[in-house]
Amino acid sequence: MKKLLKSTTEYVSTLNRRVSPSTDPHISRCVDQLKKRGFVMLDHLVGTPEFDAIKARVDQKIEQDFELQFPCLSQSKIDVDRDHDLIETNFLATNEQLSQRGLTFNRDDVTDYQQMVTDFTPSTLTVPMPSEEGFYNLWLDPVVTSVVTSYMGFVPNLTEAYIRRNFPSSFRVMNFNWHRDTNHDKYLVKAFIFFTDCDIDTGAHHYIAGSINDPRFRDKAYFSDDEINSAWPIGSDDHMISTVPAGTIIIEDTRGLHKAGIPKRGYRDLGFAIFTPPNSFVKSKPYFQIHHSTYKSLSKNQQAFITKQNLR
Ligand SMILES: O=C(O)CCC(=O)C(=O)O
Repeated sequence: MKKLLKSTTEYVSTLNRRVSPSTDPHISRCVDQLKKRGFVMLDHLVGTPEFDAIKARVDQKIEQDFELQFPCLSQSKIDVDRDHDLIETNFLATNEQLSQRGLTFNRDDVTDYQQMVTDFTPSTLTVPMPSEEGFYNLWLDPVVTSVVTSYMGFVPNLTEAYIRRNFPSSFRVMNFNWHRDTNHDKYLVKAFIFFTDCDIDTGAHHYIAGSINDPRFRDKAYFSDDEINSAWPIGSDDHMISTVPAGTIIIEDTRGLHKAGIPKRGYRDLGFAIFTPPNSFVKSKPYFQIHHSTYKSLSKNQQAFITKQNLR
């Protein structure tokens, strides 16, 4: 009954926000590609000053202001014998559970960026979405919002927004493994915003084109490279590996099989914008918060993607 109620409310709110397919030929082409292959790549921001300005802000937040989500997993604290259970389950645990094991570090443990990276060897640092107009203008870029809206058929909510910096990692932490996202069974789109040039050595994103409705690989949360490569070998048409310059955005239906590549050197910075239907999540705490003043500076079109719950 509860499920029925939820899907009815969701259906009604979706209906209220219904949109017709875009008549812009570029947007239509992108939507067609997204429908056919499960992803589309956009390059209109590559090399633009607006994008470079936001990239500089991302660096500052990570390397100087430490505006990061703490506690954060420290690879140097992992003991392969004691923590074999976590290693086997790809660290599928809450931050509290990892902290109780003594596997995390906090803001107080950090004196400078190099010390943090050397002492704690994090595999991932996460920056929560900054409440700044420039970030929202990128996350709710007009091409991205038009493609996402046209693909879904209604104006969705921006449900999650953040940036991750990934480093070389000896352990496979959650989405370094192949998986399907399960946040919503019918409507789920992510925009991945590449802040660094990316190739197979620097943490490419991997996606299996056309896998959304493929009945295989549904019986567990994560799959190994061997399992996926046996069905879609590297180099085959549907095994997509993103070799892209900074400024690229990949819009993807992540109900399809995908994984984060582990950088072999350096790091890669990736922004995440997650779009789901209105009312699909009834959460007591929103995943990001936006100041009223920032919200007011956005266009009406952009404001439509943000719920009241996210305002502070
Ligand atoms: O970081 C990536 O390339 C992929 C992230 C991912 O797997 C996810 O968001 O579900």
